[in-house]
Amino acid sequence: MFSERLIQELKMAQKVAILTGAGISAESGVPTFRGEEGLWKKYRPEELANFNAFIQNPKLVWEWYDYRRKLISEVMPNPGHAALTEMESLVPTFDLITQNVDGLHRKAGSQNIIELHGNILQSRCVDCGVKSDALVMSQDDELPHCSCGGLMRPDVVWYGETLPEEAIHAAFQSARTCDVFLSIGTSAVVHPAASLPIVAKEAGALVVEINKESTVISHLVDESILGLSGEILPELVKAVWD
Ligand code: BV8
Ligand code: ZN
Repeated sequence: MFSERLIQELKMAQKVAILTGAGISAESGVPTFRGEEGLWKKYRPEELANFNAFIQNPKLVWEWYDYRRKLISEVMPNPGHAALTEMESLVPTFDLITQNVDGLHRKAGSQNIIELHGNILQSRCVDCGVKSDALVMSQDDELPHCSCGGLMRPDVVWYGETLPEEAIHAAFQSARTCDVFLSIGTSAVVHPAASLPIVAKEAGALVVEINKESTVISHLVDESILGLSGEILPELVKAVWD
């Protein structure tokens, strides 16, 4: 299933960078964004995952995030997450860059995680920015507020919002300096995250995509492995390091 080049390059790699998207959590039961069962199907991004929508209808947006947070609290990492945790212990420098906000890489024991789009289990104040653990709507549907009186919002990056400066800087630094870049479970349509595999390729890394279906970058990467990350990643770790 794996090319000799990928096996050798991973064996010798001093630095591996990983980009994950919603696909890696799909086998845990977390719906992806753009798949047939995708979360966006019920709602359109412009309706919910942007600041104006939140200000216009905070209750709807909070209900959607509470629904997703509840769903995420009931799921466990899958063998794909676990394989990345194991890979991290086998590679000198291992940067796990994720677009996911579900916290499953942390739950799986990964250490060095760069969360590009925030963390759905955290909230932050619209006014003073203070962060707090996830809040749910109080029983009487009162919207969660900060002690300063500001409205709390999910601590995620919405469309049109800039990504956390430190995270995006670290992610591009990693893409530019890694020996091997794996793009896993992402449709590679959301920028700036989607440009990371291209930056890695231009910098001379071996870039390999592991995805259930081909994507807009499949023709740009060195190798595109089609299949489920929960099956492929444990096999890859075995093929390289056993
Ligand atoms: C910014 C957090 C500007 C919230 C998310 C036109 C062209 C280019 C760019 C733009 C444009 N118009 C607007 C933009 C910018 C926009 C963007 O890229 N839009 C896209 C849609 C065109 N980007 C932004 O707005 C970003 N900010 O650019 O700021 C700016 C600049 C300067 C100053 C001020 C402002 C912010 C983007 C972040 C948005 N937030 N999420 C939340 O989650 O509620 S994005 C959302 O999409 C998630 O984070 C998700 O991770 C991300 C990407 O989706 P994927 O993870 O790839 O998931 P998807 O379902 O799409 O794909 C899953 C894949 O897995 C599929 O391919 C499937 O086949 C595969 N799969 C499924 N199962 C498996 C599997 N693979 C393997 N195994 C399996 N089992
Ligand atoms: Zn506040």
